[in-house]
Amino acid sequence: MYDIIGDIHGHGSALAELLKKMDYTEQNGVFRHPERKVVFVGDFIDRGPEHKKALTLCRSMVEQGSALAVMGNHEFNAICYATPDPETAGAFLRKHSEKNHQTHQAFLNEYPLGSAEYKDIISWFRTLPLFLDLGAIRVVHAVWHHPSLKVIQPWINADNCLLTDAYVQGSKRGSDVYHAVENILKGIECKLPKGYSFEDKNGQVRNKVRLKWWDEQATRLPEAATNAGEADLPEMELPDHTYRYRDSVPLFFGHYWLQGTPEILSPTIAGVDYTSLSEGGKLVAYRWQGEQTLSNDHFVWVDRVG
Ligand SMILES: [Mn+2]
Repeated sequence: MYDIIGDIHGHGSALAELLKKMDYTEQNGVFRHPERKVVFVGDFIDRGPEHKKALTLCRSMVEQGSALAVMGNHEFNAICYATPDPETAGAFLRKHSEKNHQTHQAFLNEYPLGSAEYKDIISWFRTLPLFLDLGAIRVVHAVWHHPSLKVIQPWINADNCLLTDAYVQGSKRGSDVYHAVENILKGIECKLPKGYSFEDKNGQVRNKVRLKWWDEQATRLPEAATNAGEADLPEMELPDHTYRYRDSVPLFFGHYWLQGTPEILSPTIAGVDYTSLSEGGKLVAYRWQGEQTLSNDHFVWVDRVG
């Protein structure tokens, strides 16, 4: 059975606290449970104060068989930040711009760029699969997007890890691989009509909104948007082809900064990434007991301070 844990973002102490709350105990430096395994939904890094603690803990669990994990968009970005662009001398797949550096700063403080430990952890990120199909449940960072999973097939290995070339292609804006990685790791979006834009929480002007693809009741843009805050969005219907997950296999994902008390999003869909409007939020887990119909009673959480 699995305990699916949401985005950690460098909050090592909160993670240890959550594991203890679920009766995992540390044995020879590795957290274990006699009957259960953790599944991490990705986004181990950026923002938080304890990257080394968080990553050492997660990696040891994965390597010793007490946890599984998928890749988040922050790990994908970190790999691209670390990887020279084979087509442009001196450049990297992800630009070393002021903005990108800032987003990555908390991680780089603990894993200095180019150091041995930096290279080592980046090489571990490359071993994270893009998605996990465990038969009775599925886990992905943002969206189990069937069309994108099909596109990405030739770009992953037998363990669902992206091949080296996929990072090159996936960094080329507009390529099929780029869009597939965006959909799977960052979520699906809807383009606003001409003339509409809004500022996101980081002050960036955007002309696309992220969609609550899990909410079949939200068929018009203002209620279907997840990242537009109080922005004045046009009262338009979502396109008919807007992606929905309708498989019977329960799906778990992170990424979306859900609000309030953790609850399932549908009988077969649960998000485990929660925050409050104040910084920090909660570190959430869903304790799956083998059920095909998910239950609100299976969430546990701790405060993610700092
Ligand atoms: Mn994310």
